[in-house]
Amino acid sequence: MEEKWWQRSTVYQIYPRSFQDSNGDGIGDLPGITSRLEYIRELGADAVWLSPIYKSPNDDNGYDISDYQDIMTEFGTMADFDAMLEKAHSLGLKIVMDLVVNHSSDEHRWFVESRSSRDNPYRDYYIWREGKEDGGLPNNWGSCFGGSVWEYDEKTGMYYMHLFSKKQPDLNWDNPTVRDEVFRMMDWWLQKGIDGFRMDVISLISKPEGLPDGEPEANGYATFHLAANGPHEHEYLREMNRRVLSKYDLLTVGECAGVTLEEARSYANLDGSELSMVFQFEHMDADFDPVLGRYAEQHKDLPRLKEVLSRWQRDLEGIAWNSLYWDNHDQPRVVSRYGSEKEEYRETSAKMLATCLHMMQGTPYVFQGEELGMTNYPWTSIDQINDIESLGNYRAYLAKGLMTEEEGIRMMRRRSRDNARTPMQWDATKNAGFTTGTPWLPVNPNYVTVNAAEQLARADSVFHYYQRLIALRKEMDVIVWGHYELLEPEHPDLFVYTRTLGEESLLVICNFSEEEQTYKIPAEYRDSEVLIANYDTPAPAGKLRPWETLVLYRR
Ligand code: ISL
Ligand code: CA
Repeated sequence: MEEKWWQRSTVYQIYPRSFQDSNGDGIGDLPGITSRLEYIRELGADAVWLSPIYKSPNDDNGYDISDYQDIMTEFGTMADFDAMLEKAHSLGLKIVMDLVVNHSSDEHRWFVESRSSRDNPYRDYYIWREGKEDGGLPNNWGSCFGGSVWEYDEKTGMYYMHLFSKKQPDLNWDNPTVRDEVFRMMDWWLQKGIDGFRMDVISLISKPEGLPDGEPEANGYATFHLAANGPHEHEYLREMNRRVLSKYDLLTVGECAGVTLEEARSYANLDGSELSMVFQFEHMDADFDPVLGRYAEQHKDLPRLKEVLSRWQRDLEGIAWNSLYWDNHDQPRVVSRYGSEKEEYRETSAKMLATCLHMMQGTPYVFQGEELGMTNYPWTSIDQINDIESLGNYRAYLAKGLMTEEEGIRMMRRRSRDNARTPMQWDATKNAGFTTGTPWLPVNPNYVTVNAAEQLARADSVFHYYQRLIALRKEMDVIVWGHYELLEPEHPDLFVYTRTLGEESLLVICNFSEEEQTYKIPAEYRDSEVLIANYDTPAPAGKLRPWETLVLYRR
């Protein structure tokens, strides 16, 4: 099969609000991004995924769009966008836009029309239902952000569905006019010259027939994931592909909440009939409490994590394409999650985690600041939190007596999406060089030592380590195409795997712990070249040091 450009690429994700402010209002913006594109080029990434920059009332920081063909006021103008795109292309960087079309903002003119009367031509653009006979809600699904997915609208006496906030009404994809509108809008952006789409919760667009009730969870509601992989999902994506995507050479990645491996083989099939790849969530759930889920003490369970990642490596090989990620704007920082925040180990563990992911098959995604080993924020009060998901669930859990305030804050430190959204740490000057004003979210106090300027100036920094990993993928076919095999599946602290392509092979060894581990390198790799490692002296025979990683290459 002919190689696609995105199969050897690394994507850098920007959360525009937190990347670089250019005018001192404390909010990142498009001119700010433009001014930092060289930095991304320096890292070696091939493409940038921009979280939403469209017109939005910012109930969910741009994931609630009120005009798909305009720019968010705080971020700048369409002229700023065009300048950014041109600069990116001149540097050889592709631009992948976030596409949020499972829902719009309630301030989008479609919804304003839709809610105005039962027989408005836009009524059927959204999902309206009557309450149950007994006066109950249309069904028992719970929103991702806490509470029901149904909001009663006085004006017409019916409920509309919102899988996310009530300011994010779900679009009705079963209506062909909605699909026409969305496809036309996508084409408009593609005509501008953008290089792909990251499709927000695209797995949720086809709702199941009859919207049946589900099994309630601890919070009293059935999961909104009941809407995942619905009956017309693949039909709609194939239609989108046929009518829009197939006309261009794009990177498309579907964020697929609730996706199974079986489904992914269809979404991300190498035949190109739907999308290039998907973001799956199984490995993100691997540290969740088996009963209480994500808002409970985290359980590091390395055998489980290895099982999930290895299954995706194995079962998509030759059939579909993986995306590889630890961090994004919805996840706590991976160093705080699976590595160490301790100063003596932070960088070592960040490099280990990077190696573990970047030596796998798929397209790696680096979220802003991950390449510096940025960590979670030490939140001390709920008043510091901005994220609608954190606030919604915090309130819902407290109201139900499922946790105390103190536990709630502890949970924020571990899990809040705002951990990823604190401003990018550029240098050691005030506000980490992010803004001259007051940042919209606090800057992590560790910016004085953890920042890009310091790391760019130091050869053994996390930044330069990522740079080497990204360059290796460019040079080595075995990283792109090698067959994956997991070794030591049951080991509680070591993640070891091989990649093999013809005569070439890699042995990837990762110590996911602060303890020294005993490990005997298999005989056939004893004299192999060290491709990359996070310690600059060889490990003592038969041992691995805290958070140590090394990749051995043999041919
Ligand atoms: O997985 C989550 C948190 O751990 C969810 O909150 C996750 O955000 C959700 O599955 C889908 O995320 C996407 O759609 C949301 C938006 O808030 C997220 O930022 C986005 O990535 C609604 O548009
Ligand atoms: Ca600004």
